Amino acid sequence: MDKKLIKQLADYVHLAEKEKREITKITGELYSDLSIEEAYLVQQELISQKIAEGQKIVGPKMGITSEAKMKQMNVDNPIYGYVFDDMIVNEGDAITITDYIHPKVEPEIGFVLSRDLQGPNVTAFDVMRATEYVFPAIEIIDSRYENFNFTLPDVVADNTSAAGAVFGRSLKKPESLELDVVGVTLTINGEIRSLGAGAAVLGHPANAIARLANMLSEKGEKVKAGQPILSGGITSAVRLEPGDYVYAKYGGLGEVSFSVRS
Ligand code: OOG
Ligand code: MG
Repeated sequence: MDKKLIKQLADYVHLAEKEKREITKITGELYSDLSIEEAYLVQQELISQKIAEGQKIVGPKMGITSEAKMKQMNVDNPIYGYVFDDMIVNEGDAITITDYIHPKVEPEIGFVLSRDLQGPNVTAFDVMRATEYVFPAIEIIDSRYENFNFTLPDVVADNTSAAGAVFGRSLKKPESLELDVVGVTLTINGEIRSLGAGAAVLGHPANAIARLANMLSEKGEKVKAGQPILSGGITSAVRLEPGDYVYAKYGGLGEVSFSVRS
């Protein structure tokens, strides 16, 4: 895959994100042979473009780490992308629906490490030892593809649908909780729309962070201390509508909320 094609595909998804416009998936017409490895090259180019435009990486995110997400999106392997500073929504704030294409929300457990984790062979045990805090989060995803219709390479190239993140303020020491049996409910306008437990994420959310460290090590990269990291949606994602009040409540890990204006 030559540099020109990588740039062309990164431009394609980047422009759609900027213009808040749906596009046909890359594998649909532009380049049907896109492999996962090539998709990460496109993602890398997209991320370089964002950094060149002044955006800053907040932290990495894992995606497709639960069966609920695999089933909903019809893809079957964990992937990673990056949350940027302009995507952060403060707890309690309101987002404007027209800043997005067709946003959805999903509850996730966040991690902050006190030291870097360098793969390969990082385990959940290593992650627990290196974790300074865990925190409640809601990810806002907004695939640039029509109807969230994509293959795994498509969604990797699109920075794993990253569009927003709300981090709750209740930081907890990981040893104070049993993260696999931490339950979560996602309530919108007083109605529970999805629910699950930490174990939905690869058996234990620390497994998702270990997987991230091991995937990054293939590129000579590591998971860095101090960055908030999203471990992946626990439940299927729920579409947002103007006027929504979104509230995620976790057993022992606090809560996080925001609202949606038209
Ligand atoms: C892809 C993003 C997946 C997660 O937590 O599973 C993701 C999508 O569903 O559009 O962030
Ligand atoms: Mg997610």
